[in-house]
Amino acid sequence: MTQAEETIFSRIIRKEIPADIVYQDDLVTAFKDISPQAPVHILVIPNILIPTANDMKIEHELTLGRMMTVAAKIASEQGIAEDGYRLIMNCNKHGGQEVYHIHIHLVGGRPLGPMLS
Ligand code: DGP
Repeated sequence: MTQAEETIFSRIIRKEIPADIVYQDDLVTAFKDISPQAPVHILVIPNILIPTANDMKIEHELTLGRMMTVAAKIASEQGIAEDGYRLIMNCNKHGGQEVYHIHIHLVGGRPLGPMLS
């Protein structure tokens, strides 16, 4: 069995490299995307390394649920809840995943158009 390799996101969680962290608790961390695709673009990630959506297990359900509720809380705090926003998780090559530490993209602040491209 191969050990999953840490990504830059683990270093952001540990605050070893700078990031604009908007929320952190015992299970999840949220920070602004370095390359925002909309006025609000925040990544919500688990503090433990789960490389892809394929690696999500029953024992992760508390953490995965926290990711969703934190995303909704941040959307509200950012003032985009009423107009709406999109929560996205990319998986592997066809999904366009670049960083192999799962993350929810919270994207909003403008009309987002059709979902798939
Ligand atoms: P994805 O393609 O779903 O794996 O998205 C990865 C996102 O992570 C992408 O939108 C850019 C963002 N990102 C990559 N490296 C960094 C970083 O070092 N800091 C921050 N804040 N965001 C990063």
